[in-house]
Amino acid sequence: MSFREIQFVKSVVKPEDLPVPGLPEVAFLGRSNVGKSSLINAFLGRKKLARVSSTPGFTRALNFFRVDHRFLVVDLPGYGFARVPPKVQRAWKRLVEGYLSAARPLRLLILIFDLRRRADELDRGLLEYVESLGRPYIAVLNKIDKLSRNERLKARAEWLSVLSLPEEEIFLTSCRTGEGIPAVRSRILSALGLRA
Ligand SMILES: Nc1nc2c(ncn2[C@@H]2O[C@H](COP(=O)(O)OP(=O)(O)O)[C@@H](O)[C@H]2O)c(=O)[nH]1
Ligand SMILES: [Mg+2]
Repeated sequence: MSFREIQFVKSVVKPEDLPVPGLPEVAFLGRSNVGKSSLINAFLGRKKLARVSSTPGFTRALNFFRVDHRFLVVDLPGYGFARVPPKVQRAWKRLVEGYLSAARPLRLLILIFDLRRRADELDRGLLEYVESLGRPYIAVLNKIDKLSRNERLKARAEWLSVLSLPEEEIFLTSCRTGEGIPAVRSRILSALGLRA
C-alpha cells in the first residue's frame, strides 16, 4: 500500500503539549544518526518528510504526522548526542518517557540501532525501560550496507544477545539500498491493522 496524504500535525517539546490521543500511533526512536529519519521516510515512501541530516543535529522535539487520516507517525527525538548538557538530557528523558508512558494508542514502537555499533550503557538503559513498559516494540538494525555478510552475522548475533526480543522481531535494514525495508514496512502495517 502507498500513502496518499501525509500531514504534519504538531511538534511537541513538553509532555504537557501532547495532542489528545485519537488515531493509532507508531513511534520511531533511535540514537542520533542511526537513520531514524531515513527509515521514517522509507516507511512512508517519501524522500524528505522527516529531515535527514548529514551532520547529527539536535532535535529535541517530538513530531507528529498524520497519514491518510488513519494513523499517526511519531518521530521521537534522538538520544546519545555527544556533549549534551545534563539539563537537556533530563528534558529529553521527560519528553520521551512522558510520551511512552502516557495512555495512548501506541500500536508499535520501532527502536532503531546502527548494526555496526555495540549496545552501550545508554542503549541498554533504554532497552530496559522499554521492556518495562510492556508495549509492543521491534528492533531495526540499520546500515547493513556498511558490513560484509560475515560481519552482519556476527553483529546480529551480538544484538540478539542484548535484545529481549524473539528473532522475528529483529530486522536488518539498509535505508541506502532498501534491503530489509519491505519486511519492516509490513510489520508496522500489520501492527496498525493495515494490509501491505
Ligand atoms: N550507509 C548508510 N547510511 C545511512 C543509512 N540510513 C541512514 N544513513 C545515513 O546516516 C546519516 C543519518 O541519517 P538520518 O536519517 O538523518 O539519521 P537520524 O539522525 O537518526 O534521523 C545520513 O547521512 C544518512 O544518509 C543506511 O542504511 N546506510
Ligand atoms: Mg533525524
